[in-house]
Amino acid sequence: KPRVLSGIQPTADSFHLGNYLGAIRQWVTMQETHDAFYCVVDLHAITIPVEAATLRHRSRVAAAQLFAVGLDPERATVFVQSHIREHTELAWVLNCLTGMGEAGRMTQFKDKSAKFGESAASVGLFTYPILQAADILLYHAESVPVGADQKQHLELTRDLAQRFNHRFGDTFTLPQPHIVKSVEKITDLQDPAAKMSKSSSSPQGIIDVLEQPGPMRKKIMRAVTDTGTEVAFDEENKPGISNLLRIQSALSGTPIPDLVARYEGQGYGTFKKDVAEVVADTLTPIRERTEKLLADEGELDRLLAIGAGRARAVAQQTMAQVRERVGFLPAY
Ligand code: AQP
Repeated sequence: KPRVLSGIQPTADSFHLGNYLGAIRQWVTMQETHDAFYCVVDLHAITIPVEAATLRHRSRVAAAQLFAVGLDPERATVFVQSHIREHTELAWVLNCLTGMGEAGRMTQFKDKSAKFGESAASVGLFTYPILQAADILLYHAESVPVGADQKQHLELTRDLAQRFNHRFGDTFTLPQPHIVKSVEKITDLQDPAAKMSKSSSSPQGIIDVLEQPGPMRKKIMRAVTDTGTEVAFDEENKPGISNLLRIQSALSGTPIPDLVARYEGQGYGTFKKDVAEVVADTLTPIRERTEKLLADEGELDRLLAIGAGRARAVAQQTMAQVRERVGFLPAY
């Protein structure tokens, strides 16, 4: 089976609907067709300051959510990034192959660091994409299911793999991003031009997977739309309605043109109510399963230890080869 790898940052108390539709839902389907490796990327999460207790809590919630959406610990290798030391070790080697200018072109760093001023941003935030490249290359992943915001980082990963292979001999597989166009960018409910984001969306703009149905419905009913009345897919003139159509279509499996036909002459209210309904129906069981999993931390940690064991076996093998190719002396 081809190998797939992807990760999610434990940077909030829940994933949001954009993470779910853009990435994690694909993780679940791909565990059937691929040799799947999925990680909670806690090393990435510390690129922005966070309290230790908060990080610990969020990492457990993230792991619980991954199992709650349907990842099966028997089939998929689900693990925590910091449990596998080889991620940071390979990242160092790749850091030394990356040009400053090349790293400086990454738009996510520009966006994220703009919030607190570039000089206040950590070096870790700057080298974030290089650690991400290490995550992927360590496991020889062929496919990486992500949202559109990760395209540029995947390009860098491919460039680094190619550079390493060219300089030291064929070692790494060149990964392909797996992006589902219709859900590649779920937007903020209050700002339909911006992506829904854990760290930059306002509470009214984001739907958490662990959200209670009441507040969630209210947010969808209050989602920014336009002054028109017609439910139509038009990203330019109706970005808010188009985003809701994308969400409803992805969750219900009904093609967008069928939805548009269904709401002809009905106005936004009925449409939004139905969107809220399908979102609640999808998220409620995930929330309930997550709560159950979180109630037994010992069991959750046991599942993560199984994942770490499998991940470590692959990562250690790759790093042994990298050490030898780069020219590090064997340690006896
Ligand atoms: N709005 C989105 N639409 C579709 N996909 C999305 N993803 C994120 N936002 C959307 C995808 O979710 C996966 C995990 O994301 P991440 O944890 O690595 O962080 P991110 O991409 O930086 O997303 P956020 O929500 O904006 O988190 P913070 O605020 O922590 O940076 C990725 O595959 C991503 O593409």
